[in-house]
Amino acid sequence: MRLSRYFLPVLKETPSEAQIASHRLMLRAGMIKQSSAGIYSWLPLGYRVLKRIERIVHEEQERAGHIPMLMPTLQGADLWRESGRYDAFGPEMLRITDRQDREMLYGPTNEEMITDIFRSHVSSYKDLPLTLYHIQWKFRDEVRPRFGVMRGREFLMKDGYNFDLTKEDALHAYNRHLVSYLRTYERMGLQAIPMRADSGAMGGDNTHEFLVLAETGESEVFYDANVTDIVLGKRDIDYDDVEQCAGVMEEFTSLYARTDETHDEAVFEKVPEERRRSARGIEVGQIFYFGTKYSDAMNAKVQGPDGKPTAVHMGSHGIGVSRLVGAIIEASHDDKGIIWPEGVTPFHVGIVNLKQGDSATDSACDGIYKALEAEGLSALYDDRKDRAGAKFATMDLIGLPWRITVGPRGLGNGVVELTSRRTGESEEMSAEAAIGRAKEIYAAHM
Ligand code: 5CA
Repeated sequence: MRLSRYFLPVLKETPSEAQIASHRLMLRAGMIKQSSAGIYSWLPLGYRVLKRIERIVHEEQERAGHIPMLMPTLQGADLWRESGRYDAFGPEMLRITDRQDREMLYGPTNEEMITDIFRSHVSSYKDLPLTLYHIQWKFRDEVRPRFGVMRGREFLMKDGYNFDLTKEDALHAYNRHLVSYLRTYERMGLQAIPMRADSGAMGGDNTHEFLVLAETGESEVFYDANVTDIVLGKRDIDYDDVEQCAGVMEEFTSLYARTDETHDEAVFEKVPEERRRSARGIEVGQIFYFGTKYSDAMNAKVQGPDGKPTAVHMGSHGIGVSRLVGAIIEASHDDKGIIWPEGVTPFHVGIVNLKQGDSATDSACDGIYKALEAEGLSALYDDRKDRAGAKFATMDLIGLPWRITVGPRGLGNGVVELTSRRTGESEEMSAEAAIGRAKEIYAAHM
């Protein structure tokens, strides 16, 4: 993309309504625009990041054997009456009446709808296990929408639902989700720690939240410092291997890590004092096992191996897709702007032409741009007639992890500059070498 033809409405001033860094930077970098409280338009740069995050979520869900689909945002009230949640959800639910006076709602989550789909089509245990998921906009009329996309009213969520014959099978689904979520967050350059939590409106008593530690996080958390040393890394996972998934679950959840809702001072005191931490965190996902809560209420039964109808065991599993954009920025920025992890960057490489209009630098930049695209790498080429300082400031603000700078002096010596946004370090090399290096770096993140 050539910046001269793009839509990147960066702001010079720091918007006064934004209280935390991610919100400020998303506004300044022209990623979002508020349309009403807690409701945002995703401008082109923000939209690209959102799509990158969605793609990682899809890839990791499909790797775990979960099946993508799409359910509507608007739902009928009747299904929610069946589960008893139409009243229980309270004022957070946006209720709408259509022209026929039918009661509708903008879905805050989809347990009822997916259970209805399941019961309409599945009648035998032979069709289990089954996990379906979608990535769809949700609406919750939060009392205090704030921090930009972090606590929105309309927000994008991945929500998945497992259907199993037994509690044991459903717990495997729970563990499988835990492992796939760990991998998902790690690919985004995030450490998200699973913590024992409260199940709230979803029900059940088996639930973990995934928290990214950050001072601006809304959740208060307590943990054993050693949990931050555990990473999934590149180990091979077989998602059908019940013991392996249970092992990872055990490894990640046996040390003390809880949100304030489940925090227990007496248990916490058993952690050696020097390892006890209390901090704040951003909740980027949550998994639940709630047994037959919805299948009982909504009569979702299958014929079991013994021929008798059995209510299916279920769980639901959510990732805050739009919230993640803010969470990643909270975890990765400096005073100049955003620093995107390679896995989610809106463009792989930024190209800065120091002397736009000079035939040598123009043609070198064009060549680099084309070569990057030919390698499957996206480039944002700042081809505007602007001062070098202004171009660098924009690149630093929008946070592309790698920048290639082309100037007449370097070209005279056959070199361009490759700069890391994270370290600020620059290295001179030929254009071919810079393209090769970018290719190598991103190969590890594809
Ligand atoms: N049905 C279950 C699992 S699919 C569910 O709705 N879980 S949830 O309520 O925990 O939401 C899942 C994730 O969505 C949360 O972990 C959080 O990351 C994100 N989320 C929840 N509320 C908001 C909000 N108001 N703004 C942005 N993200 C949100």
